[in-house]
Amino acid sequence: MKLMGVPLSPFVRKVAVIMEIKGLDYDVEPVMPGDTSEAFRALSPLGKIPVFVDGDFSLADSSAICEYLEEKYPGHSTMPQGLEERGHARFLEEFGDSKLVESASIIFIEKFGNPNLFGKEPDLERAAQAENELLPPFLDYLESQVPSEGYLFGNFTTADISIVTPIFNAAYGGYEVDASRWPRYAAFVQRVAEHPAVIKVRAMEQQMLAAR
Ligand SMILES: N[C@@H](CCC(=O)N[C@@H](CS)C(=O)NCC(=O)O)C(=O)O
Repeated sequence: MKLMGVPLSPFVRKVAVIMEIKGLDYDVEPVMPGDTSEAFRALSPLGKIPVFVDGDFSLADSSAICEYLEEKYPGHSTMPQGLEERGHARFLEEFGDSKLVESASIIFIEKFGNPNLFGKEPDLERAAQAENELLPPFLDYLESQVPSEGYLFGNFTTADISIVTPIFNAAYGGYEVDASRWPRYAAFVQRVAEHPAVIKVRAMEQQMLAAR
């Protein structure tokens, strides 16, 4: 099994965490977002990472990959069992993958990516707007969703990592969830960060970053 991408991407990190929880044996092939090679584009029609390859089969989308992994390897389940909970977990996954990523990525790109990876000037005003205006309504919602202890649905699920992985990116830009404003969510982010699979993937991410 192969995971193409870099775990610095919130979506690649999400899939890697699920693969770790399921105890799967996989290699990471570093591919940067926007790779234009014909071989990559054949596997990723939208040109996005992650791409997952399992023998002759491949998939390019983190949610599709996590769903495939859950169905193929249900042993260490990463979805809740009840119908309504599964529906809600999918919604929270989408919440993390869409608006939360969009806002958190601005902080990551402007304060970390542009100065450190892309050789560009950071737009600090844009980062401040993301932090002060774009993110707060999404964090208000998450504050109402996360439990005061444990994970969203008991066992760790794809939804748990999905609603936190964008914050790990914002943290590269020095962002921290304000625990006085969002105490439950700030504690939840910390809890997810302490999960052994998350620790392992983030260590791999650091190694790949140091080696670039
Ligand atoms: N819906 C996709 C989104 C993946 C995504 O947007 N990946 C970014 C990197 S974080 C990317 O490859 N962007 C390159 C591009 O859009 O050209 C998923 O869940 O996998």
